[in-house]
Amino acid sequence: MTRAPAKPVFLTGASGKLGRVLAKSLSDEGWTLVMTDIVPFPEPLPRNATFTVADLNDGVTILRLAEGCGAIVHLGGVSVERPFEEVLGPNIRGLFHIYEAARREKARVIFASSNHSIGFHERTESIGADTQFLPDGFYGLSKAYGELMGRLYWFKHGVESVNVRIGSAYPEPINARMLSTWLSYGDLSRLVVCAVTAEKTGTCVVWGASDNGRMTWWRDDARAELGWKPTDSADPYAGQLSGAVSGDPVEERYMGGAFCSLGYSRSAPAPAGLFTNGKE
Ligand code: 15L
Repeated sequence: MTRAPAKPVFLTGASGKLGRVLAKSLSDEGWTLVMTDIVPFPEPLPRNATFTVADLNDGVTILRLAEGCGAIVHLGGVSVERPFEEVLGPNIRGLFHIYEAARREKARVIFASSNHSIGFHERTESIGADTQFLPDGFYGLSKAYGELMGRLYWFKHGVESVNVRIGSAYPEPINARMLSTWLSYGDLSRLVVCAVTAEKTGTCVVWGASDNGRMTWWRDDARAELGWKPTDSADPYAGQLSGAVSGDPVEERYMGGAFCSLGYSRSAPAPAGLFTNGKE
């Protein structure tokens, strides 16, 4: 157990899959949680936790709920690819409300960013956390915006943020891609504990993936500064999952997988690299 933060932690998206994992693990750490989601919490409330249904679009309520909190673990909003209009409210306007709350409370934001902010990087690459955003949809674009919001609020207002680019947080890996991208629930929980309790973070990025032997896509992030080292690994699943591929060339080419092929309408494959100078 770590020493509980002096102030309560505001957890958004608490009713979702990862929200419930963190509600339990952070409560087990003895932390006091102020939880919210747009849908009711589907389980008995963990110890030292309150829960209020709220819409991230409702800035007044978000500011009120965050009062007195020292950190905001922001998982709320749309978490898969959706039409732009559905992403806009929770992920764009809602993110502004989260950062305004953080500014007022002098709270640190732990933002559930996603690998889909860089999803159109090719799997043959090895990219550092400061590489260019290449979102693979409106959802990934909203995550890039969220990370940039963190930079804006750090430089302009001194608000700290830890942007966790989550790979695939599942109970266990279920396909070949996840041999690279899998993040165990245990590693996620320990990462959030480190992100909240680290003395200083500035605004930083961490790849949210376990210690996977095939995690060669992602390097150079802030994990050492936060004191986080993943301890789980997808490697034991390699034998059973290395053949679990989709057969879709777009999906298998890019890090974002199926999110890249969703709604894809190019007639010819994109050339490698970002700046093609009109040559295809
Ligand atoms: C995500 O960002 C999604 O929230 C999740 O549902 C997974 O699809 C994950 O990425 C992934 O890329 O595996």
